[in-house]
Parts: sequence; structure tokens; C-alpha cells
Amino acid sequence: MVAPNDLSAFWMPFTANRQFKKNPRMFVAADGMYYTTADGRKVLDGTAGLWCCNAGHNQPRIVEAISKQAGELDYAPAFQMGHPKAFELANRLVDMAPDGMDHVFYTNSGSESVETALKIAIAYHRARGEGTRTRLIGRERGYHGVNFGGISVGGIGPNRKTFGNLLAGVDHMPHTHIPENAFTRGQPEYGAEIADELEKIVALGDASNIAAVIIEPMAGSTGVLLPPKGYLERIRAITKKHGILLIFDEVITGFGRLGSSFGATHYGVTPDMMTTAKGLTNGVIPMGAVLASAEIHDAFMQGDEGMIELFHGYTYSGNPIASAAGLATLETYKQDGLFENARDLASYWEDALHGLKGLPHVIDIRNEGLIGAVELAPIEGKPTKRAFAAFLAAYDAGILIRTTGDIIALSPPLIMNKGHIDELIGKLAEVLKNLD
Ligand code: PXG
Repeated sequence: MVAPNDLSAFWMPFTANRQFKKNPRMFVAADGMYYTTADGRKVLDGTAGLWCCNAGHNQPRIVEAISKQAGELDYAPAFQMGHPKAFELANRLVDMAPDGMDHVFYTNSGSESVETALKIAIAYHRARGEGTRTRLIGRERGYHGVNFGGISVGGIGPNRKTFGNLLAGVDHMPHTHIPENAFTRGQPEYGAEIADELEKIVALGDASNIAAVIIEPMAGSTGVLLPPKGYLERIRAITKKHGILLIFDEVITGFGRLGSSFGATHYGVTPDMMTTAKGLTNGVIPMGAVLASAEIHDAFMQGDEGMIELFHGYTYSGNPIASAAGLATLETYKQDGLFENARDLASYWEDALHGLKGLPHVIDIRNEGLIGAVELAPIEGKPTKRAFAAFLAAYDAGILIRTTGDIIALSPPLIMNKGHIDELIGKLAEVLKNLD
């Protein structure tokens, strides 16, 4: 028998298991902007969980929708059967997405949304008789989840170090994070021409072999790397010119994080597909969705009507409880004006964050919408250690932050107010002042 308080059985994801289990950090409750720890302390959520609880915690509308759905229709087969809420949610998503994003394919996570979009891209070209278009292009420091397609198009070194060669037929563009833009407020000025590297990749690999380019409109997970002004527009123009599909990975930028429904809306650049998850259901029930243009969808809708058009799907695609959570979440964003709140708070947020300039070890600060990053100089020879020390000190001080490398990333729930910003940034300032 395993003792009830034995922590060893659960192999925790992306966690220093041995360190954690020696000194665990447990949340036992949450409400609005705050978590409650096992020892009864309140911790201000500066990260919306893992960039997902955009409507705050235990949102009553979402809680009620899930409970009601569980007692009404718990599960319905996802293949060759339907239930109304999955269709209703798809319609709402299409309504809030940029014009041209007309169809929704459900998944259960951001990682699955990415795999789905990549597979659709390859199958789309094949359906149109361009089956040689199989190559995929990602970007350095891109994060597209943890499955094989996603880690292959993603640009994170440790994935290659840990898992080897990954998918064949993938190229990477350079990232856009350049020193000239340090301490920029909002979208940086310099670097639009980095998009032209895509032309070189296309010239070498030939457009007739390339299916899709996938990028995050703003790279969240690897440290809040913003697109320079004009960059996304150029990527869009180059992909269009060569008949290459453009996929925006909106798993973080979707659902109000930047003060608009999606990154595509915020930056005014419309891709051919968008991958989403996280804020779709406020993180409460796992669900992801790929939005695709009518042109892509319609390319599959040919031939015998009795045949399955896309050989892909998940047991839980469009799960009823997840659909109910999604509908209640989107309703909350709308009714409570949360995207507007994010937009209204953005300049106060920006000022507060940039007020940390000059504190020890701070070498860059970046922001957009309700997202922020404070980059610290690494401890010589010990990358990640300084930021992780800040994470632990912040937790003790009553704020939840995220760290990636030596970058502190902040992405609070969109229900935040100025008082919460003062508390979060005030406590973070104290943590930074006392950091070795
Ligand atoms: N694409 C992007 C752009 C993401 O940010 C995924 C795909 C994968 O989503 P799932 O649902 O499979 O985890 C993500 C996830 C962090 C952090 O702190 C970021 C993510 C997940 C967990 C932590 O940076 N991004």
C-alpha cells in the first residue's frame, strides 16, 4: 500500500520531481485572482495558471455550466455522432475569429491542435493534387507543444538533445529576439527583415515541397518574444506568394491575452489556420480547437459523400462537458468585457512592469496586452538558477510567476484590476531587490 501522502507515484510533468517532493508547493483551492496553498496562504495568480485561466478561477458561470452538463449528457461519441453544444461552440468561435476562419476541428490540448493543423496542411495539399508539399517550417525558440510534430517544428534545443532527430523535412526560420529591441514597450521597431530569411528557405527547399509555416504570433513560452513591426505582414506575404499555408499557433495569444480575441486580430494579419487551447475553456476542462479557412476545409469536401473526408480525430473531440465549459467561458469573456479590460489595463501594466528597470540583474523588460517578461542576467555557468530562485521567493511572498530560462513571464487572468497589478509588481520588485 502506498501511504496517502506519498508523493512518489505521480511523475510530474516539466517539474524537478526530486526537488519538488522534498519541499512541495500545493494549491488546494482558488477563487478569482487568488490561489490558496495547503498551509492556508493566499497566492496572487500572476500567470493565469499556465496561461490559461483568463477568466480567473472558479468562475461561477463556468462552474454551473460544467455541473449542469455533467448531469445532462456526459459523453457522446465524437465520430459519426454529434451533440448540439459542439456545433454551437464552433459557431461562436468562428464568429469571434478573424474573417475567413470558418471551420473548427476539436482537440484536447494545444499540442494536439498543433499536430492536427500540421496534418491538415499536408493532407490539404495532397487533396488538391500537390502531394509533394510535405515540408514544414517553424522557427527557432518556437514552442508548439510536446508531441513529435510540435517539437520538430518548434525551436527548442533540449527537445533535440533529449529525443533525437524528430520529424524529417523540417526547416527553421531565425527567431526575432534581437538586442536592439531591449526594453521596448510593446511591439519592437527593429527586425521586420528577419522575415526575409523565409525566402531563402523557400529558394533552397522549393515551394513545391513546402506545406506550411507555423509560428506563434508572439512567442510566449520561450520568454515573450514579440514580433517586430511589419514582420508578421511579411511572413504572410511570402507564404501567400508561394502557396504555403500559414499557421498561427494561438494557444497563448488566443482569448484576450493581448487585449483582442486572437493574436491575428491584434496584429491585423490573418493566417490560414489557427491553433488554440488553454483560454478556450479557461483551462478548466482540457480542450483545443483548430480554426481553418473555408478554402482548406472545402478542399476536403469532395468525392463520395459517404466517405470520411479527414482521417483524423480524438475520442474526446468536442466532448460535451468541454463544449459546455467553452461556451460558458466565451460568454464570460463577452458579458464581463474581459478582452476590453485587458486592453484598458495594458498601459498601466506596461508602466508598472517597466518600473522594474534598474533593479538588480534585470537586462530586459517586454510587454504586450496583459503579458509581460522580465529577463534576468543568468548566474555565470548556472543558467535558469537565478530565475528559479526568484520563482521560489515570489511564491513565499504570495505571488505566482513563471520562469523560462532566466526570464520571468507574467500573464495574469484578465479579470485583474490596478490593485492586483500593484500587488503583483510591488511584490516582484521586492523579490528582485533581494535576489542574489
Ligand atoms: N502551442 C503553444 C504556443 C503553447 O504555448 C502549446 C502549443 C501546447 O499546449 P498544451 O495544451 O499541449 O500544453 C503551448 C503550451 C509556460 C507554458 O509556462 C507554456 C505552455 C504550456 C505549459 C507551460 O511557458 N504552452
